Amino acid sequence: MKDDSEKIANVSRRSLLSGSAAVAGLGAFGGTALMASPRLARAATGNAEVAPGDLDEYYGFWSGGQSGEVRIMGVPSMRELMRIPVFNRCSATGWGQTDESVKILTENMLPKEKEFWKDKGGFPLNGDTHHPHMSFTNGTYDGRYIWVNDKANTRIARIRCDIMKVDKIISIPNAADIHGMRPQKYPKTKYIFANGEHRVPLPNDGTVLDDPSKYHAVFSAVDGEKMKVAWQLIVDGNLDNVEADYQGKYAISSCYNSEEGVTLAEMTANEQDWAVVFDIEAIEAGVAAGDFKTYEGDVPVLDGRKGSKYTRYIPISNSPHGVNASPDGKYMMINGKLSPTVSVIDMTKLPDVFKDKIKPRDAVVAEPELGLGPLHTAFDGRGNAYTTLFLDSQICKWDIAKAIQKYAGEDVDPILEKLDVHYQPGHNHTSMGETSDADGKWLISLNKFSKDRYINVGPLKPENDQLIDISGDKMKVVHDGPTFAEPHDCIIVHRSVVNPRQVYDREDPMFDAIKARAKADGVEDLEYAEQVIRDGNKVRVYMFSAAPTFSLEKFTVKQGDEVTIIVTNIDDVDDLTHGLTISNYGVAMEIGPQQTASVTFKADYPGVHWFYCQWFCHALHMEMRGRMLVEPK
Ligand code: K7E
Ligand code: CUA
Repeated sequence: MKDDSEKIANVSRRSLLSGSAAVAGLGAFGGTALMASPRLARAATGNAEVAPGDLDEYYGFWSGGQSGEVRIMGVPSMRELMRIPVFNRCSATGWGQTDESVKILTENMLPKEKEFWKDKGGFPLNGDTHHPHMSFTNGTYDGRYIWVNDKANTRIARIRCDIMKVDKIISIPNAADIHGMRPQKYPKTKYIFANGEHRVPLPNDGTVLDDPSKYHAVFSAVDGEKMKVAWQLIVDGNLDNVEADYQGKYAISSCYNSEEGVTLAEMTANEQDWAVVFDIEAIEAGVAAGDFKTYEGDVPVLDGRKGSKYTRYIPISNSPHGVNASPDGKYMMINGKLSPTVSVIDMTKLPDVFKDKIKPRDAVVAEPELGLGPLHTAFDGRGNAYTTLFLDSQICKWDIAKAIQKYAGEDVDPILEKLDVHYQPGHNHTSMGETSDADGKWLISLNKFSKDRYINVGPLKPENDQLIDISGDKMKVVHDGPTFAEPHDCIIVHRSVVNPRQVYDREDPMFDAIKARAKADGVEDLEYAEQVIRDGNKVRVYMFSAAPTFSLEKFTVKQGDEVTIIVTNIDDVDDLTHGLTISNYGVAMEIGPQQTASVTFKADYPGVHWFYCQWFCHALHMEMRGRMLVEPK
């Protein structure tokens, strides 16, 4: 880590010099000096600028909201490095079309979903990702996986960080619309906690319709390794955001609809909503003792409503939203949203709350009034908290210890600073800030409105993600980064934690199914394959690619055949991705170095169809093509 910071310090000194020189040069052209000024401003703040060719110190993992994807950003440069298709159909990589991705997208669907989607393409092509979170070991990131929710279709996906691709997607039974989602932090991520936000009947099969008193919200714990729902709880109210503690004992969810209403007026009627605390050990004991019912999918569903031994309900003012654990593990912040406050829960008091020695509300040890619309809170590891104020368009920096003193009656002001952001921030996130290694260098404010920050691109504007330097006493906005719909949340992970491969491993289990298929077809080695196997009206075309050729110049199939093309990219140089596009067949896929990828389609168009490589790979990339000859019936 030290080497990195030194390097970055050196880099920034260099950029500062070249930045000034550039501005001086441009000065000669009069008005253009104005254009150069943002660059100078950026350089002057210190180490925010990452010069061309220099590398970022952090990976940022951004959710893509209703685009359904996850994005990899460089921090602090704010350069978008990669997009990981998750729940969306991706034209560039073939995600949602290749045999491998379709298997991942469909293998863990619920029976009722399979039935619903069977004449609609087999699975949904949209998603709404809000909360990407990495696997933890002992309170900090371990670089293995990232999980992300799909609010739109009640799913959770897992991304393998060694190849930055999704390897599992599961549908969550019984619950409706997964919103809040967090992995356990300690000792090692076992469960992924997932909030079913909306209340629905259980089972939701049409027997109960317009009778909201019979609806339920369902909390799920997913085994993150097996990607299976371990258990669920019915709760009162609804479930918005969730956070795990640093002890491996509790999860806490916010509820903005204790009224259990279905209209806006109903949902916001009460002065008090709550945060619900889940006692993980007690729930596991309840599962072992058989204290549950089952509905869909044979998942144990326990009763966690008021009065249950598995939960406690802590009253919190008016519609709380974000839930954030402080990196020292001591506190849980419940962000007020419609209340101008953040309620600070002392985690050491929870055992007494469960033993009914103190009232749930007595676990609240501070409730600073910060401003209008507090949504989410981030931490610097130095005892300060940074809360987004949606309505005020500000980040409020406050001192946690002082907030506790003030609540105890002392005459202190916990608010240290308010910084304008542009505009209407939702989530914010600090570097390593949701781990015990919070390092207090960078804060991202994910702003929902960009308004006038960029040249006009039409009625649909980008979001505006602002990078804030929090290393000093004062916060400094150092960068605006426009983003497409709609990163709700992100994490900022030191690059020493993340170590992706340069090329695929031929022994990767993701190729097992295709290897078995090939073997059954008598194709011994995918890396030298150039066979066409006919199996009734199914045809399997095996080939390999090596820049700038495919091993087959042509192959012939019959109109109406079900054709599977299996391509192995035998190039083992980093960044040498090939692709396979079949013209007028809507087929396109990525084949990374040392990867095998396959795609299946019906050969309904007779005639000559060129296939070509669509990833620019070689000086003779245009020549990297061949013919599929489709004989008419
Ligand atoms: Cu605040 Cu979905 Cu995390 Cu958006 S949620 S902001
Ligand atoms: Cu291979 Cu372009």
